[in-house]
Amino acid sequence: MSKYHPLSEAEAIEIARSFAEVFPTGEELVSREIGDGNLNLVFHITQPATGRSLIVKQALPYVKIIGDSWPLSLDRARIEGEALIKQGELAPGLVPVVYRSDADMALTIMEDLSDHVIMRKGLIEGGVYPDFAEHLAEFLSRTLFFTSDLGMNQQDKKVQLGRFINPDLCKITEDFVLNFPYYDAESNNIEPYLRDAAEAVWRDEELLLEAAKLREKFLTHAQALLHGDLHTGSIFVTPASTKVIDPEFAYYGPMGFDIGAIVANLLLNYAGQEHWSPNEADRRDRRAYLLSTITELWTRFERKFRALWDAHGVDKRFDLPGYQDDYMKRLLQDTIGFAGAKALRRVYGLAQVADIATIPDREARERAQRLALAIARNLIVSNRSASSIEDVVRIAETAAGS
Ligand code: SR1
Ligand code: MG
Repeated sequence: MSKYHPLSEAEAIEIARSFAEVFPTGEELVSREIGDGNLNLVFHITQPATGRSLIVKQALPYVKIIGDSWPLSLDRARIEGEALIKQGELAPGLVPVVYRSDADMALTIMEDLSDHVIMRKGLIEGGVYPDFAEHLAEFLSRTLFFTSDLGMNQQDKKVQLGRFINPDLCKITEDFVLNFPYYDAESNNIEPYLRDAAEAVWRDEELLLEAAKLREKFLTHAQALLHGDLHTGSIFVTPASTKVIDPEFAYYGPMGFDIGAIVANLLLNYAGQEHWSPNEADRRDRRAYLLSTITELWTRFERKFRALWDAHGVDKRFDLPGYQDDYMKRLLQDTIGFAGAKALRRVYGLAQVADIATIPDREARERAQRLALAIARNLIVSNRSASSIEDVVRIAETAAGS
């Protein structure tokens, strides 16, 4: 019989106490459940006498923000633990240290990163992260290249793909990102004043066609091991450090989905700037910072990915002149398309983002939502004709009227 049950705070403390490498002395431990995401319990265990701490994360067998009517496999905790270990090998220092993962109890016990801030919160508060683009380009280029048919043994890749079959979590994305926003689905969370904009999406045949093509790619294109949910709530930052967390959606999918996710979330913050930067000059600077972060991220990613390919490519058939250029162009186009899809679902879908949803003034929030929608639409409809990351900058600036 399964020993799984959701932990109490007292049980989380007992588990943490067994980690002598973190808590070598016997002073009191304190637990606080800090899970503010949509799916899991997260216990922050501290030892006030020594200042030592760790995180005990436990998957729940259902979608927390919906309830037990939407069951969810606990196997995602195994997938998260294995993905974190793989990402830690490929991109050292850019993910938290995993102390232990326990598939039976759906636990991942890991390094506490409370000296960092969740990037979404940091961006809302006006934080600047000068090393972020470099760090994330390093993370993405190495994790995507070395888990793909370009950079690893192609038979081993098929075996790995089997370990990361993640149907329940993929279904969340297939539904909440790539299906529900495109019709009047029950779970959409449409503010009445925004209904006309949602209805315009549902009638927009050009948009629906491109969104369907992106959905097909997500369903079928097993290109590399993705993080699978790489929004700014899945990244801890300081000005000098970046740590990617929460890869429970990891699966073999299209690389552009990961890169597009982070681009989308920087653009959602961009869309909220009328509120977060009320002074016009500050807003211009802030938006320029966000767009230059997107440009830097792609430019650095592309440079690193091509260098890895030149040095470690495993498939001679792909050495043909022009092949790499064509591959990178398609990857940029996927990035742009998925960025649009990831942004659109956050405007009136079930799970929204604080960058926009917490804007208290209704009219300012509506302007941010309409701006995010305009950007998202244009990214989606233009993805297959895009040729440069500058296309994203132009779309954002044009929509914002700057
Ligand atoms: C039910 S939607 C929950 C969302 O939260 C996660 O972070 C993913 O983005 C997912 O789509
Ligand atoms: Mg998450």
